[in-house]
Amino acid sequence: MRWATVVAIMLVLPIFIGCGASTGPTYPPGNNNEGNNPPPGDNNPPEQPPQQPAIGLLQPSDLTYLGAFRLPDASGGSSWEWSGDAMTYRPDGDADGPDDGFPGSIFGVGHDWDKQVSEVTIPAPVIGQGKGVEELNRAETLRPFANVHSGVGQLDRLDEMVRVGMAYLPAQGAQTRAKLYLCFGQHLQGEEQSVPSHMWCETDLSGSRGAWRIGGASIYSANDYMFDIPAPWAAANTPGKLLATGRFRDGGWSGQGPCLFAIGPWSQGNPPADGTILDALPLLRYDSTATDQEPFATMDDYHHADEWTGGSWLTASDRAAVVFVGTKGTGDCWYGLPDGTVWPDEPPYPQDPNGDRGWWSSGFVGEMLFYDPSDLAAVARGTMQPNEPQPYATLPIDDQLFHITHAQEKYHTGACAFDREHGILYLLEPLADGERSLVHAWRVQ
Ligand SMILES: [Ca+2]
Repeated sequence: MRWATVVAIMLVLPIFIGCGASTGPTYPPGNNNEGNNPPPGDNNPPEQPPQQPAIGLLQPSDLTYLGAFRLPDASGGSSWEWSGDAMTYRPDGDADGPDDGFPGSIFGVGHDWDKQVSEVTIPAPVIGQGKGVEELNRAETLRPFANVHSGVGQLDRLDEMVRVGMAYLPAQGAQTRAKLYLCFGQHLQGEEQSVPSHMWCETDLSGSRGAWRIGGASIYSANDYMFDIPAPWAAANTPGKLLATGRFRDGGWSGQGPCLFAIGPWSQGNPPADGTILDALPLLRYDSTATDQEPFATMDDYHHADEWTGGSWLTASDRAAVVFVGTKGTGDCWYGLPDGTVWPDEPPYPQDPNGDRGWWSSGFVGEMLFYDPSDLAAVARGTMQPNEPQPYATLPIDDQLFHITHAQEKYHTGACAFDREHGILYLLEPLADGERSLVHAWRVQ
């Protein structure tokens, strides 16, 4: 094992934006006198550059905290205890629910040992006095926990710290019904666990199909979060690929910052055959400590102890942002034990009675990272490298979370999901209601 001082090395590659040569007549600067009219016989006005629709950036101040709600009791084959790894929003879910401003339903992944999927209602979030959960509403189970991945491809080989991502999309291509897309990985994926990672199932949690591999992606960079790409952006930049999938794996194995690829599994079969390699377009991929050479291009202020657990492509009227949620390491970063013990390269090794060996930072902050969709568009078009985009803003969220107990707490967050029509971002906070997760909500406008 080695200890790395984390130094963010920025490769600043200038991007030259061409100034289109004017094909119209040239006027002397600052002179609009009639005496400088174009020569007789030229009645064409100067050509205007095409107007690009102005897409602004959502700022952290555009998010307003709405409160939280609790999750229901155990159901089917699992529970919401030790949960939070994946969630997605279903616009037409809970059609008989009350008209309370929070329509639709949420699919989430339950206990980490089972990784089963359940669908729940969305009660109105509440901001209580203090951080007591008793004042909060509780969701109800619409569909009990079910194992949707067992028997799909070789996904049963995954059993150590399994990671899951999940996204809902309406019917695409030749599909006749909406689908749930899922991806699976695990903390250490040796040859035996380097299995095709992606699948889909019906919204009633039947009809699982898969599994498929993400083309050109490390197994560590594609299988922990998934979310939908807004259709107009996808049409312009990633035609046929409406699904974003990625992962951040600590230690920089996935790339030193969050990873993101655009995919469209329905374009390669209905369903694609088991083992299909899905065509994937990188949108964000920093240099990996596992596969790239130094000097590394990393996310600004990167720590090997960071954890990015979820993402959503936020939109509100004419503004947008690609947001990742997670836990950012602050101060110093080292490989070893939380008390600052650096793991030596050779014996004698220190005692580790609690199994804490791993990447640590002096402190951890729950936050959202904001990326500019036009940067990801430039990556998709090849005018920017996948390791170049940087967050333009961050939103600290620990003040809203319920379960921050000490400075070195990891995993402040779980997965997130976005109700695009009503502009509501949902976030799972693990272990915030006893051993269950809580769901937090922000208005995006
Ligand atoms: Ca996940």
